[in-house]
Amino acid sequence: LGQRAHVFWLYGLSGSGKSTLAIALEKTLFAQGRVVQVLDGDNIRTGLNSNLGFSDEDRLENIRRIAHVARLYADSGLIVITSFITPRAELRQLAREIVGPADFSDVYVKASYEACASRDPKGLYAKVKAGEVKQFTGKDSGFEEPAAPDLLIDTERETVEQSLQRLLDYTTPRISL
Ligand code: GGZ
Repeated sequence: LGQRAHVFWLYGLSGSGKSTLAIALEKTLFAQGRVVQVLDGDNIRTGLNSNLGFSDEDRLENIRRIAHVARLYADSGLIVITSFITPRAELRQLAREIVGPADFSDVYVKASYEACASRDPKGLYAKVKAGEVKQFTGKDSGFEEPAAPDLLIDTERETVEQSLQRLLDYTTPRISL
């Protein structure tokens, strides 16, 4: 395929900008002739993982299955970009082990709960405030800040264009033959 397979594991709070960046990165890499697969809630939680909710054990099973799917795509030579909250260090470590550390990078897409709540692109934070969502990450379900992510993208301080450029600078050497 003229590329090296790799899994870029984007994670962070709901509304942090993961999916926006995953899709922007996919488009750019695709325009370079690369073969890319994005995995996000839209194509995983609706189908393969539609039987899973947001308890700690369901999140673990969610991440476990996604990591195996990512591994399969990587085995076919694809560049994989995932976009899931992955709220705990143990889940990030599990994904890394399943994919294999040589082909895996974790990318923390950082934005505070307050920033995500004020963006609220899907109206979810308003529902949380109204008490309509249980086990919500950052509210009554935890999010562990990573100690040393492979890459940190701060979407409160950077524009989408700046973040995308930093992602490209990071990904390009890892996917080039
Ligand atoms: C967190 C929730 C919840 C709860 C629904 N907590 O921004 P979104 O809406 O479109 O994406 C979020 C998505 C989170 O699923 P993940 O598979 O990424 O989570 S994890 O990695 O922890 O397994 C959010 C929506 O689902 N959503 N309820 N209670 N996010």
